Amino acid sequence: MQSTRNKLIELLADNTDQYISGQMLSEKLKISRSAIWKHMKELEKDGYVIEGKSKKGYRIMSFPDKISENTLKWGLHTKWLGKTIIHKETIDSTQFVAHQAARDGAKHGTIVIADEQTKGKGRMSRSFYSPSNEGIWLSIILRPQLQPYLAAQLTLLTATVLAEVIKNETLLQPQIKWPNDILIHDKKVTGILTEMQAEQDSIEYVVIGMGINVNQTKDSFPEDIREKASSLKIESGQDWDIKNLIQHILLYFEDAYADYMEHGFPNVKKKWEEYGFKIGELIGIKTLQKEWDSTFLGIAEDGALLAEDPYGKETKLYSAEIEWFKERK
Ligand code: BT5
Repeated sequence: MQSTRNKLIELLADNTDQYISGQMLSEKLKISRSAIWKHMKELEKDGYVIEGKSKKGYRIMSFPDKISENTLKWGLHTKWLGKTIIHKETIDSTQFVAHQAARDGAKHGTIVIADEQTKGKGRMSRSFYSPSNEGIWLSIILRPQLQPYLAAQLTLLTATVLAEVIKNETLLQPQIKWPNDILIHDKKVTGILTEMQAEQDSIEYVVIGMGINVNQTKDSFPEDIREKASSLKIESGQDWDIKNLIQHILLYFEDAYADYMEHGFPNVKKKWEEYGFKIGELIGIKTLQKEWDSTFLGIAEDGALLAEDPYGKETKLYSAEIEWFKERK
């Protein structure tokens, strides 16, 4: 159930261009005017700036910087994505919480977000370093009407969305390393993890997790990834507003997802190839069975990696790791 406090913020947030009287608030929330006044004082302690004028009422002038359900919703112009937000300061992994929420019936478009993850999850049981308030650790729950084998395309779609937001907001030049990393100047700033629960021919739900390094400095990365990871701050020399980036990600995601559901994969493929890392160049490929070097030919109509097999024949790969020569040194 929504708390009185959240309802109060919602009422104020919906009316930022006009005052809303204490009388009206007290009627809508069914609490006394002195209780309203106490709530306002509490909100101010949390960093909300509220103007109160006698005979006119109250108006929110600005929201606090910190991430919360309310601050994220304020100024978020999506239609369905992020309408339900589960926010935690510290959490093991937003993926775990999203899976639980999805099993409990969370709606399509619900998001889970944390200031910090203590067990951030990468692919294949690898970990993802997610320190407090320095990045975006976000999972989106979707219930797409898709065949399960197409879910991997959502990873590529997400990568194009993140690359677009990074490029448009920071003017940096991101590249996507197949299938799920975003690099800037050859260093990883973003990882994506798509997981799903499915029947043989239908998806029950998908959880798309994204981790974006935003305001870390080089020293704040653990030593084992310091040389291969980076953040938007390191690459651009300035801090970025995390809340604003999240809102852009959600907005771009919603558009890209609508386009994908209507037109299929071609537009995602086109966008992906605009950002594709090392297309046309020699890369190292590692599958569970073997390792070889090949020219990276691009991605196929279905999102698979297109390369040459060890005998020079064009082949499609659905699960592989790629590396390039600088990485091998
Ligand atoms: C990924 O896995 O890159 C997927 C990461 C997904 C993280 C998000 S955060 C929100 C949601 N909740 C979660 O718990 N997870 C998702 P993979 O391709 O397997 O890469 C993992 C590897 O990246 C690690 O083994 C490290 O080498 C490196 N790494 C770990 N933390 C990193 C970081 N913060 N920045 C860059 N590289 C990192």
